[in-house]
Amino acid sequence: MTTNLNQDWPEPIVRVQSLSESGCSAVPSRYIKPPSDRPNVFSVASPSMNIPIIDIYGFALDQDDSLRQTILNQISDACRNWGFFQIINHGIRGELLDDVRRAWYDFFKLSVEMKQAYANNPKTYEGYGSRLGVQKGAILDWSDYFFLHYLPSHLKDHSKWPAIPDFIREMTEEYGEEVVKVGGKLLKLLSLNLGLQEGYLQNAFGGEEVGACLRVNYYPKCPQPELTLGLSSHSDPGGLTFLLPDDKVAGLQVRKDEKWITVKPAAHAIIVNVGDQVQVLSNAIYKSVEHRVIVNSDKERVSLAFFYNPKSDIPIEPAKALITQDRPALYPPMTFDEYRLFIRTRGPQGKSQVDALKSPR
Ligand SMILES: O=C(O)CCC(=O)C(=O)O
Repeated sequence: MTTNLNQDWPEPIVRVQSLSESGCSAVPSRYIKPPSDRPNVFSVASPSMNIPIIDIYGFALDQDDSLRQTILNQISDACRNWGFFQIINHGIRGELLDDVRRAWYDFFKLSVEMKQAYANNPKTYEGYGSRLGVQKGAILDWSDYFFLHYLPSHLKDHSKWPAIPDFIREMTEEYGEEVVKVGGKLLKLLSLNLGLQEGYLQNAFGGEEVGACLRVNYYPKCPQPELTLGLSSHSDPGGLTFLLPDDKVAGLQVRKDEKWITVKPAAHAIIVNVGDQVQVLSNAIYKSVEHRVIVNSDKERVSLAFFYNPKSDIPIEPAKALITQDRPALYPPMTFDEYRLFIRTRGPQGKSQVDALKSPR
């Protein structure tokens, strides 16, 4: 694959919000998915289905071993069988969740001209964007986004974050700090569940030097939601993702047994999903799971996807303790920097990258 992310976008950028607000009654052909990728009722699971909801409050109560074990078991089951779950009582104040989501919603409601000052390019993706991937002629998703670096600290640059609305930087900073704490806790739980030392995954992620970034997604109203997707099916390339979903509008769908489950978020829940790097480190005991976003014609939607990632330049490979004669290492070592070039170049493509990485056997 030839990759040149130093170039600019291959075509002039069109803001999906502008298309939506222009009142067009048909989705332009650039956004029309092939029939097999369109959301259709036959591929959607029963509306009563949901991803597991896990109350993790008790894990902080050191004295209650049986409660800790119950939580570990629930997380283990969710990681093995779903790759996706919601956590509640995670320690992040509900008010902060509501405020930071509202601030980002207000940012997207600014005029396109004001947001244009933050227009991004494929080199770092940082800023206001409207496409993932640089392939000319690609079919695009019905969404705009804002992408920013949170960790390592030397990549964090508040001057590249929106200055309006008031306090958006402070709120995003505080939210990031809280999610990073939750990320550290969950890596411990996952390590223990895999039978590894409590600090194994955190160390494998680079210890104190983990990476973290935020993509805030904005899905405008869409005149023909049945023809397109807000975000195409993909697994997340990084470690763990913490998603703050829209509290009023559903849209996230998770693949389970060839069907798509529409996630029903619990109040103030954070949705967690296993990324490709955890699949590699766990030697595929845990698997990243495909997900996508559907849009609708009468409501816009906002979500904050916080990616908790390994340090970008250290090799990530299956934990030695999880390699056996029956289950040899399924993946060769690769740094996250090398790995994420794929999605940055080709855009969301299901699970094709992590599947292609499997060592020949
Ligand atoms: O908007 C959502 O609910 C999901 C977003 C997502 O999957 C992503 O940003 O990678």
